[in-house]
Amino acid sequence: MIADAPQPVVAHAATATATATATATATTTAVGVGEREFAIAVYRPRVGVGTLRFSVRNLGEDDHDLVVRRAGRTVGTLDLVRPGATGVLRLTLRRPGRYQLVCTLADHEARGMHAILRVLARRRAGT
Ligand SMILES: [Cu+2]
Repeated sequence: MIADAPQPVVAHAATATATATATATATTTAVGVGEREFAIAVYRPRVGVGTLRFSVRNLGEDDHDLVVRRAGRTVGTLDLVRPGATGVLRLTLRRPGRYQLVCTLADHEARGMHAILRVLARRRAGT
């Protein structure tokens, strides 16, 4: 019985961690993005899994949009952002990995409007 004693303690610790993780997920990480002809800059290219708030500033002279993809699948879309304007996209990304940010207007992606966002497994609280 004594040998089993640590087990419930470990289980309890895991529960506590899960609770802390859930709290961390509730926080939102700001990700600044700048778009122009023809490039996308991600000012925070590495983030932890959780809720992200993309603040997408159109620094160019043409309209742009922003689509977030993972392994070729669209996981988030921000409609047209006018020149000089800022669009906001909230997205909860639970799977770590490489996400692609692209502009899908005309041939903008082919001309260079694509960037990579790395989502890491670790959670970030308060960033
Ligand atoms: Cu564009």
